[in-house]
Amino acid sequence: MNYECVQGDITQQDDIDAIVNAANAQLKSGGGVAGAIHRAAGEQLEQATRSLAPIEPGEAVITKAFDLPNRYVIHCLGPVYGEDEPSDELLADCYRNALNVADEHELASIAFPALSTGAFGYPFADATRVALQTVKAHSSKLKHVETIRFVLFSDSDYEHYQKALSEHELI
Ligand code: AR6
Repeated sequence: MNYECVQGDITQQDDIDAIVNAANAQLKSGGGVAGAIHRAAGEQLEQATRSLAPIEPGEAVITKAFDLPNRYVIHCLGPVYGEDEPSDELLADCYRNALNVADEHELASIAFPALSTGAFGYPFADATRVALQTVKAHSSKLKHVETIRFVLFSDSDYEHYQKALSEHELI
């Protein structure tokens, strides 16, 4: 598995097959990642998600990416920290389920934002540990996915991830 980490915007990963949305249960536009993805994908995305909603914490569903430069969007509902329990298991489910959906669609590359670490309040260091432990443990089960990219919005989040990837021996 090839692990990558970049500082940037999840809607601008034009060499990636599927980007992951930090969705809400109704799969509608919103703030943060979901707002950026819906704005960039266009109105057709909300139409495409209508019949798939609502989703549960930990679940992942896939749609086309419409005006985004990717083939697909995989929508994950992360846990609201302190409300959806056990939060670490639900967050791990998001990463596992998103990877499985990508693999079932025979995709070679997927990009994740830091799920649940914005509006849903998950402490960043804890969420990073869950994300990296989960993808590391799960990667050997995947047949098609070759590249997993983590896209971090701020410089400090990016630096934290770089360090954590090397501590987990992923880069
Ligand atoms: N590209 C990459 N990362 C981003 C971007 C972007 N364009 N924008 C924000 N981030 P959040 P959540 C980072 O709040 O915590 C929405 O309103 C951000 O700095 O998008 O899972 C939905 O409608 C943070 O580290 O997702 C839901 O109701 C991370 O992405 C709810 O928020 C996740 O922040 C989901 O909350």
